[in-house]
Amino acid sequence: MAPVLGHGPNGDPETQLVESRVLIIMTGGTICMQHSPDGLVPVTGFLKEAMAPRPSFNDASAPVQMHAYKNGEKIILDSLRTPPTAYSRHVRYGILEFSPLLDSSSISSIGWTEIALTVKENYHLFDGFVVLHGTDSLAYSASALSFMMTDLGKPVILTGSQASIFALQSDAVDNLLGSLIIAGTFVIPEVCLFFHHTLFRGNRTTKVSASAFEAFDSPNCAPLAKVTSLGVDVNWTLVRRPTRIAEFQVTKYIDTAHVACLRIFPGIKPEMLDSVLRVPDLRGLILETFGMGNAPGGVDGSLTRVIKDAVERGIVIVNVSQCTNGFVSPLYAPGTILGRAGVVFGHDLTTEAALTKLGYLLAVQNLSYSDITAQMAHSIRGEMTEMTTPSFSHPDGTLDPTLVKLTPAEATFAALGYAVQRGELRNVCEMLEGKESGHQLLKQADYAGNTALHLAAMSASPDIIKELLTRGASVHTRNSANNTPLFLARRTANRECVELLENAGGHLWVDERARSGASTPKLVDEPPSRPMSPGQ
Ligand code: ASN
Repeated sequence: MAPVLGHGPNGDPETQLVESRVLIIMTGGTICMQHSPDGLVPVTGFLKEAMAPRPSFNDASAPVQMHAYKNGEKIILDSLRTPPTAYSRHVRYGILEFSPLLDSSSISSIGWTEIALTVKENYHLFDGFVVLHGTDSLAYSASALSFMMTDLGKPVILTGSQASIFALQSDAVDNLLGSLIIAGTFVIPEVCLFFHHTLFRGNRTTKVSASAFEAFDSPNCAPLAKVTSLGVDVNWTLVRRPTRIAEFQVTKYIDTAHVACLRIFPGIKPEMLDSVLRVPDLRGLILETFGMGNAPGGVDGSLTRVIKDAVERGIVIVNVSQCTNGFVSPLYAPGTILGRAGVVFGHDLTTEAALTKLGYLLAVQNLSYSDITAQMAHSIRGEMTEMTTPSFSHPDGTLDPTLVKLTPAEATFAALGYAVQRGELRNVCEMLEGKESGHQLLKQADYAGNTALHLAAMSASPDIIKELLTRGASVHTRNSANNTPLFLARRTANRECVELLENAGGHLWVDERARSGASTPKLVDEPPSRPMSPGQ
């Protein structure tokens, strides 16, 4: 597409900068609250009242309306755009406000479903999503959404603030602006939580302060990105990508209504645990244990017996640590005894992730008790640390960097490009083998912005496309001419390649459709496209 030509505040034509599109989903929370006789309450009209008057959210360009979907209905949203970011683009955004707006202490599986479905029905219209949400249950919501969203290919960033955006001193502007810029710039296809200049994997987070601006931590997983004065520093080796050839899906209504959470304490009575485990229709319990996963066995093993009985009745019991750092394991005898009684070791899951993961698995159709316990002990969305496997880096390839004046990274990518073009699947696999260098190569691009997936699409190599997709290559990355791999694959008329890319969630943007003469699908209001550079 032609990049959007905007007008500056004085009506002067601006340099042509591309726009990315982000949908803000406002659920409530302190960020939009104002004082009332009942204390702080959320108020509507966030775009007009809080964002429009602030130059960092509004470059004063001519107003533009955009389409979105709400509960299956097509609606029109007012939009604003940021001034140019450090990544030479504007972020255009509109807001969908939930009704009623919530203090996040009242969110539940219904609210999570509403958020997830809103992302789903607007998925093809935006580059990324920012969910504004109260901080009290933010870590629970980020965890829940991460499980509910399968094969997510675009960023979903949850944020909020400790003080209202209307307060003189607040963290709201930094948190929201940082989230908008990241969601509009980087293909980080995860449910994330952004707070205090830091982007976390959502299902690793926990709220650690009721008042400090540094309110969240991710004790067992390094941040996915940090915002500094130099820009956004993304830790790409940590970023997870979909590795299945499948469309983005949402699981609705996870079952947290039949899951309980209990913190073990010295002197806890077996009867107390037993009565929780006998709550009618209870299906799961998150047991917060001491240290590395220990609980008192009770006099004559009575507490262990209560647990064993509950497991025999089909209740899934998951062991997580009360400690913020570290993990549970059968190192000590009490932990081993719990394991023998049928308790699942949740390794380094947070309570928030354990509870919502179990709720999710209980909502998935046709999972047996052993399917659920098996999945609780393994990472499905990066929520727990997996045993690390050794990785190695591939040598720099066959090209002599001094001869062709390429950097080592460019030389390696060039070698990959040739292997792709020649359809050399084995060579491609070998080059992508090292975990770190493999990820790097998947998002690297040539001088024309083509990633390995673009090259494979042009070379009509379905085997290589499949390999790249299952290693996490993004179908949404566009080259310098704004073309997706799908657009290029359609040009080669290779049906298998087109189908693979479509099955992996690839879609044409409006201008690509016009150029390719493709028929218009159901969702017709995609924005004009713009490059989403793979290195970002
Ligand atoms: N009570 C508020 C909420 O969670 C707290 C906040 O957003 N800072 O909605």
